[in-house]
Amino acid sequence: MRSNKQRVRIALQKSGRLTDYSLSLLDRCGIRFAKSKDQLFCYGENMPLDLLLVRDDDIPSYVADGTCDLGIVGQNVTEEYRLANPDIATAQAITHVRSLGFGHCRLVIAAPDDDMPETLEQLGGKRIATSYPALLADFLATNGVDATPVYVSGSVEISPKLGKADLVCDLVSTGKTLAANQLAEFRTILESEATIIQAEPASNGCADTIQRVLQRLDGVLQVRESKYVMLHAPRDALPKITQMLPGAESPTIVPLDGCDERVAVHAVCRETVFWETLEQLKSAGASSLLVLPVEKMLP
Ligand code: PRT
Ligand code: ZN
Repeated sequence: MRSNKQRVRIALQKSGRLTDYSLSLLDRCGIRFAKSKDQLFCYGENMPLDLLLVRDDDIPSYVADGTCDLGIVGQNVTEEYRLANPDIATAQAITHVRSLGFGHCRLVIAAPDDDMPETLEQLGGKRIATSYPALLADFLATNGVDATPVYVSGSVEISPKLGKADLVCDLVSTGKTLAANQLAEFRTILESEATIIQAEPASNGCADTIQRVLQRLDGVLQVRESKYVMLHAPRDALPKITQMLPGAESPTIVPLDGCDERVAVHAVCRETVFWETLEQLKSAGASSLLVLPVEKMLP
């Protein structure tokens, strides 16, 4: 446990697939950091919030034991930690507080192209190489399959060729690695993306800063798809036109100088605005259509 509880500490992956996305997300939240000499610790310059840069596998335990207050990590890593540490009471208290929309992948069981099982029962007696033994064991137990997880820390996909296992259970995003090793997906056991995790309850004196960070994050995550739409519309077509604006809540209606029949409509659309939507709006009588990016939003 730390003594300096006024500053919030976030654990991030030091160097890997999630690092750039995580740093850029915090940057878009307006949080500036100064790196320490060892590059493991970054001091928050404009908020009482610091970063600890570590291996992704260590992030759930740092959050669970209070070394860090928040962590950005793949669900695959958090779920593996939870299942592998059922006796650690604090591990139960890690909660996913926000899904972050990057780091998408799935944990799949894959088999050699020329030896693809047809049913789960056919996995009985097989050895399955994986870096996620707890998630795999949980899946096998839930489905009553008597196969053996074989732990390997990396290059899981070559295990069948090396004779170390019959199948693999590994993360997949594009599927290219499996294909290059003459493997194909058999079953998905977990869909994953990067999330923010937090230990419950929040540590003393940190709740306000955590709340501020999460509120800024919500703003950043919301504006990703959001657009500010402006258009002119005939007054009598307003009900139809406002209905056509994707994901818009209560548009602002502004009178147009010297023109009683037409009004200006301003709305924040929280879903993608496609060209087709603009064409449909135009057919419904809209003109002077403008779609602008939204940079920041505070709900
Ligand atoms: O050093 P450290 O322990 O921090 O990093 P790491 O090597 O354990 O993790 P890293 O950086 O590879 O991945 C971090 C996180 O990114 C993972 O925990 C996942 O949540 C997420 N992620 C998203 C992925 C992938 N996509 C992914 N494709 N993690 C790994 N892969 C690997 C997979 O293991 C396989 O080897 O990429 C290969 C498959 O990719 P495709 O595109 O060929 O299917
Ligand atoms: Zn790792």
